[in-house]
Amino acid sequence: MTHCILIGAPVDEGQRRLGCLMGPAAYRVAGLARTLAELGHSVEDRGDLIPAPGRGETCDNPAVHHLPEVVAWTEALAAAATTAMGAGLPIFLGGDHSLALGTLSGVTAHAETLDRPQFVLWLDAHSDFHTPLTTVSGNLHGTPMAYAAGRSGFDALPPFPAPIPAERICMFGIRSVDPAEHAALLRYDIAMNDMRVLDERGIVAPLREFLDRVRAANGLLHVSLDVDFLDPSIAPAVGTTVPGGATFREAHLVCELLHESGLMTSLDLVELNPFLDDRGRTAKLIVDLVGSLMGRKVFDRPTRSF
Ligand code: 4U7
Ligand code: MN
Ligand code: MN
Ligand code: MN
Repeated sequence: MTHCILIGAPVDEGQRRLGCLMGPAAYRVAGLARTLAELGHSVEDRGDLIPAPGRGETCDNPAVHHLPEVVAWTEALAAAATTAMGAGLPIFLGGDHSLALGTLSGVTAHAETLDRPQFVLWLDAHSDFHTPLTTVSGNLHGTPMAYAAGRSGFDALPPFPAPIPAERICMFGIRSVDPAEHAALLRYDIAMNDMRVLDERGIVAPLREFLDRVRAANGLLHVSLDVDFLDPSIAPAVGTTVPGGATFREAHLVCELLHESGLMTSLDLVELNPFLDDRGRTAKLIVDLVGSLMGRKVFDRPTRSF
């Protein structure tokens, strides 16, 4: 039994297509709390965060938009994440992926106080390894992983508490990397399980390798699930679709393995845009995946017999 803490983060400023701010409501309508309760967990819904007003921060890249709002969200989310980590398993209901600037800061600050290493599993079509100075679109939802890895160029944001070393980061499902991200990633030894790798090796071996490392280090594990990790044919409600994503079973298998590992300590659900959804289908799929993450099994074997 886990104490699940739902934290709504209706962030829409990290990209240009309005609608992600409806995400937290869509997850609630799709039955997230009920799903968790049916699996035997206790659920505390802390409602939606409200950030402070922006303070006018700027940066040298004119493409960047809504920087002050994103800074304010980062501060609010980092504080909420650190507090929630002491009380249970925070599940952040996005909101676009810029919210991970805050959630990664907050959980990493908490890990520092425990003197335990923070690990990150990044389930996404994109590497989100831009800095505010390299992004071409100016959309800050493409930057959180670079912030957490300690790249420079984030002067408008609070310094990241303890930059996460590359060996503690695992990317999964990647199939869209911009040239500037690619050049930067070559300097980091991040486990890059792009779709090419997953096609060849499958889900199980690369994920187990990473989870074994988390376990061996007694680490905390933050999982960041971008809806576009999934193939757009099953998850249409996202602004940045990229073909060739994870299938229904691949995604469930990731979640089932994560549950079996018992290692996940915090979770982001990001980039759902309910305005683009087909009768709540994507929201329901994500809730269903959270069910697998939190212990729902196809067949509940008394002992592991496969
Ligand atoms: B998401 C992109 F150009 N790299 O910078 C950019 F391809 O949180 C996409 O993963 C970023 O959805 C996608 O705008 C951010 C683009
Ligand atoms: Mn993303
Ligand atoms: Mn993405
Ligand atoms: Mn996106």
